[in-house]
Amino acid sequence: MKKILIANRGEIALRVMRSCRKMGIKSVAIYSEADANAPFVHFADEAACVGPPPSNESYLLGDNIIKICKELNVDGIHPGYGFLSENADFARKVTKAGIIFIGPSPESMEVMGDKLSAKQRVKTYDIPMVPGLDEAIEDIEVAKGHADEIGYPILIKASAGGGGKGMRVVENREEFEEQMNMAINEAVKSFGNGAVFIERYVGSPRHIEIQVLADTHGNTVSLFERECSIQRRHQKVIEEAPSAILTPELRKAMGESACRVAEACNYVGAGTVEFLYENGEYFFLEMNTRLQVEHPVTEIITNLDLVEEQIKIARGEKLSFAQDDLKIHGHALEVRVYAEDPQNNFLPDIGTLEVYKRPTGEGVRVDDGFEEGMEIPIYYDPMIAKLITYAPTREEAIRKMTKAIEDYDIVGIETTLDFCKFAINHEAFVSGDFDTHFVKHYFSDSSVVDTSSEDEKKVAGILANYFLDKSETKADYSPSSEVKAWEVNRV
Ligand code: MV4
Repeated sequence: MKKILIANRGEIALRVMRSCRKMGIKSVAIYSEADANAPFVHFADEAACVGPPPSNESYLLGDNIIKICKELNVDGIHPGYGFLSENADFARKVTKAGIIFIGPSPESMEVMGDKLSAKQRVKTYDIPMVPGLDEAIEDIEVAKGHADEIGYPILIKASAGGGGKGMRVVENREEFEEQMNMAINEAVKSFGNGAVFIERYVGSPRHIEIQVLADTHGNTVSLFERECSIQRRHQKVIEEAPSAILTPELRKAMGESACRVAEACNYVGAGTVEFLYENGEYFFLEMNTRLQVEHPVTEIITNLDLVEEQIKIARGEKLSFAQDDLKIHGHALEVRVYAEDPQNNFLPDIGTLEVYKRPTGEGVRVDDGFEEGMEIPIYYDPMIAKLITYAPTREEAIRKMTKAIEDYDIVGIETTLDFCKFAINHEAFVSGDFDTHFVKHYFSDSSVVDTSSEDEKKVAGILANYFLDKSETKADYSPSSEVKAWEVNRV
């Protein structure tokens, strides 16, 4: 491969291009009219405008992107995350056009893109699964019978689900039908697919995911875990590697399970297997068939460049290391810095980055796609940057993150930096004793305020209001169409 087109924008486009340059490969940017002046366009060796600002008129137009590839003699496409990265039809068309899709096969994407087909595929591979069904509900009385066997509370999930949509907790038999109908309606509305199924509700889980790499020669390795439990309304806030809770034994078992999941779907490339963890047990949730936003924390603890590995795999090379060659080096944390206003219900905050100064120094990495003076476009996900810190120990990485957040100088728009600083220094996070309810648990309760610092009081108060207005469990919360447009690209 001599020339790769990056079918994406912003920080991930820039990050992929850096690896291309390091490997002596030319990079091609595609950009919408809103991104004509973005750093990733300037960094690319060549660039082509793909359309007007809205994603569905630009970054989502697969046929136009393939046409640009042909015009510019592109050999490979890197899809980044979001947009077309998990679109099997696009991957198929790319391959048919004689271009290398840097990612798994369309068949792997399809089988893992649907929760029920994923469960059916992996069930014979000795992977721990949440007790539940791997078939869609057809008959409500039959489903209620299964729910009685599983035991309440149960969770109804949409097979096509994502971002918590089409997911309902059912506390008892009496509310089964109502919750099921709500889940189906939400699934039809969001995904055009009303297939729902039931599982035991795991009440206080941690979200732990395993990064895997698989080459085309039958080698699959685990690059260990990322802890992603700290999230707000299904949007990750803090990610770290390794997880503070895993023992070496569990890490090994989860890594082996993740590799079997990858093998079950003939996976090739970089992928992530998501698990729920509770009380020393873990359960397969789903597999993401793309490079994830939070991949940098894995890169830091493994000393690998995951984009470079993806490209080498796509070139047909063998992995240059075996599982036993891989070790965890130190500790890495990532916080996502969003252009969102915590004082205004975390709604995206539009404006110009009048001042934009990144923190620097040993153990600090910033992956971003903006420069001082730029506007944050309203058409896409409002993530400004991923702020990553690393150190030999978790405690030092937390200290570095606190300092890095303080050193970040952003003027002109509101950001989530203060919120991240509060979360990362919260006693529950520092001690490692938390679950996926961290934000809801510690930030909706205004009693926290009394024992907190001034900064903490401010954020806790803001968050208390936030959760009064749009709690995670509020079924019919419907953001403005503007917000919805952004959320489409959230990954
Ligand atoms: C669960 C669960 C509890 N029990 N499944 C949320 C998104 C989706 N892909 C799976 N999710 C969950 N599945 C069972 N059987 C709780 C969640 C969940 C969650 C998972 C990971 C990270 C954050 C979460 C927030 C709420 C619910």
